[in-house]
Amino acid sequence: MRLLLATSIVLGLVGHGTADHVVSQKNKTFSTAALTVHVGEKVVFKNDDSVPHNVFSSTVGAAFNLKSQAPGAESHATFEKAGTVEVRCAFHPAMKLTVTVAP
Ligand SMILES: [Cu+2]
Repeated sequence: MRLLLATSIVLGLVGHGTADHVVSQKNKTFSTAALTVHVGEKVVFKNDDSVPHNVFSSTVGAAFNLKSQAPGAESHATFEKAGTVEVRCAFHPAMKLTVTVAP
């Protein structure tokens, strides 16, 4: 419930009317370690940190690379295939986010 509330607040603040989910990066950590989305949903990745991040996934069939994002920058990935996607940061190996893509 707290996570849902936080997500709603973030959505409202950054005004992503079309974003299905928002994950921020702060203190070299994803704002959540696990996220469930549905096939076709978009996840906005927002860098709320003071250092660049490079969000990517090497999961077969769901790989993407958002490239280096400066502080304040945001980009998004769309999850098109059901399954589990491991999202990482190329600059900070400790950063992990598991996205469960439900049908
Ligand atoms: Cu990072």
